[in-house]
Amino acid sequence: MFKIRKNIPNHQLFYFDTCPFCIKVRFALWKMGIKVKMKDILLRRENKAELIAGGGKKQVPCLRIEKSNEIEWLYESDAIIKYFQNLPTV
Ligand SMILES: N[C@@H](CCC(=O)N[C@@H](CS)C(=O)NCC(=O)O)C(=O)O
Repeated sequence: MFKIRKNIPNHQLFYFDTCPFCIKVRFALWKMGIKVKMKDILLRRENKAELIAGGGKKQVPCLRIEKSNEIEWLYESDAIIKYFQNLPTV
């Protein structure tokens, strides 16, 4: 089914295709009609390096949230889904 999805800027989801926790998050985002920038850590080694350097570990999914003057790295699929469910703009 085709669905128009709202782009949420300043958010990036680090993931890889076959990771079941990433699939869970991506499906939840699809159901909520949300689109964020996706960064595959297996396809591009610079994405994996960015995740480890910024977030501190290579676990996915991880959501990079860019706020006015700080960057937050949110791990754990359930926490990421909950974050989007509570986002006022959604
Ligand atoms: N409890 C975590 C589990 C995430 C997880 O185990 N991800 C795997 C990929 S499917 C991973 O990144 N493993 C590598 C690592 O933890 O360093 C969640 O729900 O997000």
